[in-house]
This record gives sequence, C-alpha cells and structure tokens, in this order.
Amino acid sequence: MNKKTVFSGIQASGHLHLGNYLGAIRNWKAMQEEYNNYFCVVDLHTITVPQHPAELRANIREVAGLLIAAGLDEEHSVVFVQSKVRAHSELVWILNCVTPMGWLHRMTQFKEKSEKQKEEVSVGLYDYPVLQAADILLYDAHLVPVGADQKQHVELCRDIAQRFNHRYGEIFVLPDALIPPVGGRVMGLINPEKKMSKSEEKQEDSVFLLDTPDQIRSKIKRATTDSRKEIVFDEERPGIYNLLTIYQLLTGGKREQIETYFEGKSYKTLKEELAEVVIESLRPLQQKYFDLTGDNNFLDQILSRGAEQAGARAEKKLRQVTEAMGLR
Ligand code: AQP
Repeated sequence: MNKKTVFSGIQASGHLHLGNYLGAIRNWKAMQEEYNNYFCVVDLHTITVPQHPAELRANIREVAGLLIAAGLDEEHSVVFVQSKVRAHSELVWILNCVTPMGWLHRMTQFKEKSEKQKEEVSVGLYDYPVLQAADILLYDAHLVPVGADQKQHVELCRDIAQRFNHRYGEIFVLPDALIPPVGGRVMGLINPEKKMSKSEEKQEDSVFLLDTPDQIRSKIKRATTDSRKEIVFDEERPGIYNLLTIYQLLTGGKREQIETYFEGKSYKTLKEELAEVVIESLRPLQQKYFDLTGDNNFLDQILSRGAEQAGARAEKKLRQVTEAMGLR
C-alpha cells in the first residue's frame, strides 16, 4: 500500500509544554500508523536564537526522549536530530537562492520573535522558514501536522517548491499543513492572549510535560481567569476558554457536556479538577520518559538509526535537486 509521507519538527529551545503536546505530538502519534513519518528535533532551527551549549545538548535529548515516550515508535516513525543529517543545511542554501526576500518579509513569526531580540536578531532567524521548507521537501512530505502558528510557514514552503518546480522540473512534492480543529493554539496560563511557548520567560505561563504534580497544581491555580462566574466556552474570555479547552482536549468530552458538568461550580473547582486531569494525563508519558532515559544507550541507538534512515532518503532527494540545477 502506498502510504503518504508526513514530516514535522520540534525545536529544542526549552522544555516541551502542553501546547506542543496537544497541538502537535499527540496528533503525530495518533496518525503515525496511517503514514510514513519523519519527526525531527530541529536543533538547527533552535540556534536561530542564542542557546547555552550545555542546555541545548540537554534539551535535544529531552525533546527526543519525550517524542519516544509519547509513543512515536520505530515501526512507523523515523525520529532523528536535524543537524545529524547534513542535507538539511545544503538544501536550505539552494532554496535561499530561489526564494524572494519579499516572501520572508511577510512572516509573522519572524516579526514577533525579532521584536524580543531587537538588534541581536540573526540572519538565521530570518531564514528560519526556508530551513523549514528544506526539512519538509527533502522527504517528499505530503502532510505537515503542526499547530496553527506554523500554517504560514507551510504555505511558504509550498510556494518555494512551486517556484523551484517551475524553474527546474517536477522535483518537489507540494505539502499541506494539517492543523487540529481544537488544540492548534493552546494559550499561556498567565497571559491567555499569547500562545503557550517554550521560550516564554515566565515559567508559570506553561505546563511543562515533565512538571511535577505540585508544580502543575500551583501553575493552574495561578492561571488568569476573569471576574465573571459562569464556566462556559466563550472566546471573549480567553483565560477560562483556554482552561476549558485544555480540559476538553484531555478528557475528550463535548463542550456542552463539560459546561453542564461545571454548571454552578466555582473557578477554584474547575482549576482543581483540571490540574488532576493534567497530572493523570501526563503520568504515563513521564513514567515512560524516565524509564527510557534511565538507559542512555537506548535513546542514542534510536536516534542513530533514525539519522541513518533519514540521511539516506534526504541524500537521494538532494541528488535529484543538484542534478536538476546543473550542479552535478
Ligand atoms: N501553544 C501551542 N499550541 C498548540 N501548538 C503549539 N505548538 C507550539 N506551541 C503551541 C506546536 O508545537 C510544534 C513544535 O513547535 P516548535 O518547537 O517548532 O516551536 P514553536 O512553534 O515556536 O513553539 P514554542 O513551544 O513556542 O517554542 P519557542 O518558544 O522556542 O518558539 C509545532 O507544530 C507548533 O505549531
């Protein structure tokens, strides 16, 4: 059977959080049997903003370990670290040479991230979406399951592929983003107007996947709500809406059922119940993570096999690209 190919990546820019899990990883696992999958720890993307070397090294392992612990398995998915497959760095240069600057000027993630960095902002951060395009196109990915924040980048990737194909022949598959109908944008606990983010300075804004039960209870207890009382899914009230969305994603209930269940209950009760749901949902993942990282070799072996498999496929594509362009 000819399965379609899926590619997605995740940065090692900090500890993974509920947004990464509900918006991305959990969906990757749920669909892995249906597709040929490549899941990548995108460490070259991570260095587009300054990283401390020891922390980066540890984060790469933590992210890879969590992907395996979340259930991505070798039978269906190739899990690997981006910098271990050199073809990504080579293809990005080639794609840079066919991508108009104007296309990158429009990228909203660059605008948001560069505002924080001011004059420190790197060329790499500007070029981030082109590297993402190289990742996706190397594997002939048809689908790119991502959170809503990445939609624009996948559309850019498609445009770059189209432009390349127009100039050099049908080399690249045009990918589509796959965004979950709910959970594509989990918001911060303290600032529910902004998405939950690894690199957010306020640690209380995110529930990290390896947080202890006490940390989870304390963060959810301090989550921003409002001065109203009714517990309903109302997008105009971002704090409560976000807490209820997380509750819905983890319990699988319907919105009306959840609203009925919480009718007449207080925000305090909602927060306490949500904290327990989060703790229990993360417990098996955490247990698996600690089991598998207890044996250092286990993770190394998976990543090394992953890099080998991904490398073979990527090299083949790169050869096609360089031949088409007259570089070979
Ligand atoms: N808050 C979120 N809600 C839903 N999905 C999210 N994703 C990220 N944040 C949320 C999805 O997780 C995948 C991996 O994200 P990434 O590592 O590529 O980086 P990002 O999108 O820039 O996410 P972060 O966590 O906010 O990292 P930093 O702080 O380093 O920028 C993607 O599919 C993303 O959509």
